[in-house]
Amino acid sequence: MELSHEKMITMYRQMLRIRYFEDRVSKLFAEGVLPGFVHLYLGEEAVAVGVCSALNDDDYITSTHRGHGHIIAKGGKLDRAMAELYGKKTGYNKGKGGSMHMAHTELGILGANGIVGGGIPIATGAGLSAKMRGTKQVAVAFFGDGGSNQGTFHESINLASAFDLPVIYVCENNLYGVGTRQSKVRKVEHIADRAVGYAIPGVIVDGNDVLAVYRAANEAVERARRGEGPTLIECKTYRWHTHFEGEPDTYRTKEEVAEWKAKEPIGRFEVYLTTEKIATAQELESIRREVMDELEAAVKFAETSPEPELHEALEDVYA
Ligand SMILES: Cc1ncc(C[n+]2csc(CCOP(=O)(O)OP(=O)(O)O)c2C)c(N)n1
Repeated sequence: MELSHEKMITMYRQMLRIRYFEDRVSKLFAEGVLPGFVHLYLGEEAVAVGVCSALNDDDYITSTHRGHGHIIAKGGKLDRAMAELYGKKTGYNKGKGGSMHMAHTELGILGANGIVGGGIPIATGAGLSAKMRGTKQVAVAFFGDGGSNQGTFHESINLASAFDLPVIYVCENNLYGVGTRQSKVRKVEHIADRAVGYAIPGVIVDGNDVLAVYRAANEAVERARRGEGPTLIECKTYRWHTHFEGEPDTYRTKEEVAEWKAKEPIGRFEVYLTTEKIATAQELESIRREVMDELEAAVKFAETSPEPELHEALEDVYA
């Protein structure tokens, strides 16, 4: 794996963009500014960034109800994503998609999805399409540990394996589906072990280590582009906040949350970047400031953007 310094700095910036965006969204939601539900990606930044750093612009991703991080990591702009959360006309989907349905086909983002496991067959279809067109594009499906118990997971992987489709299945195992601990709804310890049943590689990765995620994703992408078919990658990680913003944290212990926060992905990467002399502490600080400025501009953009007109409500509706 050859990763340039520049690429690692970009990965760091991308993780910070997600972190600051989500922190602010949490505050805005608490203030009652944002409509609808929001499910935050805080703590899982290394997964989206590690995987998307191994992709080309024209590759595809599908996302989950916890999708802001995937969208930003795939090249989404903070201002347009924030405007979408505000329900404004300048958002990625003219304010009609909101947090759980953000899509932008020009960036290969085939949509966040409020249906658990709903993005998995869509990515599989995108992989089939790429194979039929002979483009060498790959498709990534992000989903949770809960999503891996859905029929869509098993049907999709079975077909992708049978047809050698260029799809990478990325499970973000954060231990819980809403408030249900994974061990209550699954006997097999590692989701990656399910790959055996479909004769594809199943890889377990520390989901809080952005470089480890990148390495695993890069290998899966290369395999997919060579026409050798799909890979299942299980990233062990943790969501810092409750399932959705505003939900009481009643199902996990403070100790467990603290233990995972100590494995914080961004701080860990900062230590690596400075000890390996890829960047100085001052350089990282200036990146932090730039991201803060970008975020402030994004919030201002969203606040001052127009609402969609009433007569536009039924435009872009296809079903
Ligand atoms: C088909 C379906 N069943 C149930 C729900 C309700 N629901 C929303 S999120 C969620 C849990 C998802 O857990 P997981 O897939 O592990 O993702 P995470 O929230 O942990 O990122 C459930 C059950 C839904 N949206 N869709």
